[in-house]
Amino acid sequence: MPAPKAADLAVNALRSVNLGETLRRLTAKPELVVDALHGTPRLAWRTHAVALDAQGNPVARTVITDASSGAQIDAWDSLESVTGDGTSLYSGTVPLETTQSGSTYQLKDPTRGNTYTGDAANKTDLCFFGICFSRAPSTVFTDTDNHWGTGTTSDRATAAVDAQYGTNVTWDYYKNVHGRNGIAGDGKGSYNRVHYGNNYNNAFWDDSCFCMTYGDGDGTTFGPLVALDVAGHEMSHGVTSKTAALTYSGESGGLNEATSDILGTMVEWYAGNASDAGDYLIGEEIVKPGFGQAALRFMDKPSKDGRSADYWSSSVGNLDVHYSSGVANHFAYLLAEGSGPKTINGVSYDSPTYNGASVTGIGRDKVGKIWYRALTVYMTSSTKYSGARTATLNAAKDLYGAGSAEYAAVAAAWSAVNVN
Ligand SMILES: [Ca+2]
Ligand SMILES: [Ca+2]
Ligand SMILES: [Zn+2]
Repeated sequence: MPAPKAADLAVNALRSVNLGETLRRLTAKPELVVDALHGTPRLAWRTHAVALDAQGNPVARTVITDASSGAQIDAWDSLESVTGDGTSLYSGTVPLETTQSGSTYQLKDPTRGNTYTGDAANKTDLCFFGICFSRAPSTVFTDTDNHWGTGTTSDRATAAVDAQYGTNVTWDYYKNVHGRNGIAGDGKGSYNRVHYGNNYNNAFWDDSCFCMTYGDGDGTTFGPLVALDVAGHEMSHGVTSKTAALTYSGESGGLNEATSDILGTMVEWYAGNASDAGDYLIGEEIVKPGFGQAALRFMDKPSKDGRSADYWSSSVGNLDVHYSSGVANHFAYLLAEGSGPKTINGVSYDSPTYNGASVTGIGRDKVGKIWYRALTVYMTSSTKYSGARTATLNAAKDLYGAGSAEYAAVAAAWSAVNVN
């Protein structure tokens, strides 16, 4: 039996175990082997057939066929996810989908585009002006019993649990709430690197590797930067880069940062995790007493950080993008929860308005939908605050109608931060 025939048989086998699924990018590669595992040793084709299902997730089947008769000797799913669990630093014990490889498990999730988490081994990238001469490693974490981490930093896998969990929740939020399949929308996963550098006080998304990197923090200012809202924030930069591609300076840069704060916060709420309850603070899990504030940023009143803008002004685009974002963060908070004092999930807020008007919220789920649609349909690389007002009004019109309470609330919330 020739190789192409073996390939056909394996493709048919893959189709028959994925009945009803539309498979794309089907490939099958036969290799001639001596099969000694099924009776008398004989020449056989071992064919690995792989494809992507309708969700963009890889499916695979390995088929052994007798090289002379073409009879199937054996077949198995060769890419199977197994459910393990991890004890994280910030989010308690969480389920993890992993990949079994022989007698070990890899921290790699076949159900979410094979996103994996690797160890950067405290190394750093060597890059100048966007060109990298060397990169820190991303050696995939492995484990023998599929129970990962201990909840403390003494186990290097603990931060990896948080990072992988952050990917899971972010992936699920975009998929289940917005119908977006993966960060790039192509069903492909990415990877995380944890333990980057030494005492590294940052986490970053990098478009060139389409990957996430987390430092361990110096322990005084920040702990490991692997919290859920940081993960959601950073991966949302990947979503922005594939959609509106907001230029990272001036007002568009502030909108880029705000998009990550707003959608990262939606990710945190979506998780419904009791160990890291939903709030409108950014980075509340990672700050240490040395930072001097309860969070990196405060959406109800951004100026609580001493640097961010609560309201639009003609000079707001001159601020660092992490502070000009305040205007849109404030808008999103007001639109979700409304103005004035309130306590939500045990956190106290008191959101002011520029015009002194009292604003009524429409709930965070609608804010997430309006912002995502504005980002992916209406905003462009040069969108400024006035354009963001128009983009979100258009999104609210599409979703709820021009005469809807939601449309009116979007207009009122922008006016409350002086964007008219
Ligand atoms: Ca929280
Ligand atoms: Ca938060
Ligand atoms: Zn950012």
